[in-house]
Amino acid sequence: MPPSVDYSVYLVTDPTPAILGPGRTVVEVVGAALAEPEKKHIGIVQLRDKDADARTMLATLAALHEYTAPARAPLLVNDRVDVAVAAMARGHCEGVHLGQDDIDVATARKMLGPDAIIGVTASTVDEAVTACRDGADYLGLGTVFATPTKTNTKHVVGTSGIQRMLQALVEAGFGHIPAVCIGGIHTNNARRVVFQSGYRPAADKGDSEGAAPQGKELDGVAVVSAIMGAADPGAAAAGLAEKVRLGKTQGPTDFYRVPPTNPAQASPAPVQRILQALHETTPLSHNMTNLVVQNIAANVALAVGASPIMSNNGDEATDLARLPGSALVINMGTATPESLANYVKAISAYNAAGRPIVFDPVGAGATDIRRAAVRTIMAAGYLDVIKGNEGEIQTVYLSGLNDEDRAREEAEAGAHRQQRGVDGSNTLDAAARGRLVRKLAAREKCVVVLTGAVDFVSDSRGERVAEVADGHPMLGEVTGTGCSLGTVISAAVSAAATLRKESSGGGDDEEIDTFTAVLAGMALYERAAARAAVLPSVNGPGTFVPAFLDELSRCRRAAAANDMSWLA
Ligand code: 3NM
Ligand code: MG
Repeated sequence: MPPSVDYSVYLVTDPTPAILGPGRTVVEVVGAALAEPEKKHIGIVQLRDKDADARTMLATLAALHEYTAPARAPLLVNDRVDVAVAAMARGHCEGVHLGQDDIDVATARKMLGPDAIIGVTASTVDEAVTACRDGADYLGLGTVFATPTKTNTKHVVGTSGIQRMLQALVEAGFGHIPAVCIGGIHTNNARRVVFQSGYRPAADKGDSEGAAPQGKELDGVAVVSAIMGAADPGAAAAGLAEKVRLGKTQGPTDFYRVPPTNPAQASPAPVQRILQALHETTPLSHNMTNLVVQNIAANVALAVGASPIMSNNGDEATDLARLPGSALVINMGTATPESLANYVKAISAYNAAGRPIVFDPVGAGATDIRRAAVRTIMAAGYLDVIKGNEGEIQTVYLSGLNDEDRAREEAEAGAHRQQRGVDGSNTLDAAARGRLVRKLAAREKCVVVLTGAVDFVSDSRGERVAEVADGHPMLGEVTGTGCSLGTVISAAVSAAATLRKESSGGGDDEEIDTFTAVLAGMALYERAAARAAVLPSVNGPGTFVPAFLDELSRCRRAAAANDMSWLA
């Protein structure tokens, strides 16, 4: 039996000077990364050198083993079973890591014996399951993100691709085989990647005896440049270990809360508390949005008690994300390459600061450019809330699937479409809309809002789905009203985050989760619209807008004063 291994941080070496930095050698950097072996931030090391000859590799393994052995971190060699045999004979190596083009696992096992650790890289569900069947001891799943360290990667799979492989492993009975992900992982994304990649089936998928369904978390992350290229490799390893631990146990950011499994439903008290906090704390709603929407979104933000900043400059996001109470809205209305680069920068900044992000995938399915933009944005970080209409939410959902799964899901959705309207447009029936928000929320582990005459909102486990049937058709006659709902949601989510932070330790913040905050923002927005639309002064969309702003402000002040009449 191979030894048991802590896969939380898996260091893969690379001799490229551009990664190592001037004057540094692989052995020196690994030595620095493993300094203070009793702290054990790195659980396993792989010598990866595509160009070295066997004799050089044996020498390097001998030198590396001086550091890995005291740290009790197994030392593996990439690709080369022949080198592994020789190095194991000398006691300088504990196994091999195989790619899909290398010697197969069964043969390698015969050559290396039962105690060798044999890992395999998998990019697809089939490769992952086959490797386990063949007796792999662990899997390296990837490529998560395109990375300059390895440019010939076969598939960039994102966190949804990793999650699909973990699910397939559970379903094939290999849930116990450790798995790490690889490709573009650094301290700034490790926490949310580990969190987002985990396969966590909804509670109602358990068996009839009520046993909890089996899920599967990543065991850790495999990195090259995050440690080999770090100025202080030991500190980088420690930082990664901490981020992986938080991703497994706490969620993507400090403000994230796992929603309760069995929530006390439909109590207006938490909604009221969130709106009060919104009123009192004036959260900053940073909108990266299109030109048409900027004015109304800013006015809506002011009316609900938030402070709007309209800035499409991604470089400014680092400072804005650090301001107390900040939240980001990304409205993909202007899908230029420049704006996309700005979104990516802003997402990193808000994730790093642990501040909430609302993503509005405007027109997501309309063009190839927008579909690609959705994939880029989804890969760029953790998004706390995704809000869109049916077509947009469906595009976001399908964008995370491989071709085969996408074709199957599209066919299934087709069966649930109902004919509606004189224009012959098709929409999903209510049950299918509920399923769609659940599936996307459970996969991305964020709150999903599907807007329509009835809005469907799923919590971030895909367990609770709320239907909101308020608002008024007049909202559809004014430009920017869908987008400004995202602004209000961002302010409410930010207010909830502040509330939780203030009351943490107080223990009474159970209900103040992102899901409830989203519902609070939607309740305020839709109630105000419904109230405004029926006022005698309102004769159409032109007179509706000022009345709507008035009602938003009035309802928010009433909620803040604990006056429930606005809900009527
Ligand atoms: N294998 P970095 S990606 C060695 O996808 C390797 O199988 C990959 O480097 C795969 O941590 C990769 O610097 C390089 O992004 C990872
Ligand atoms: Mg290989």
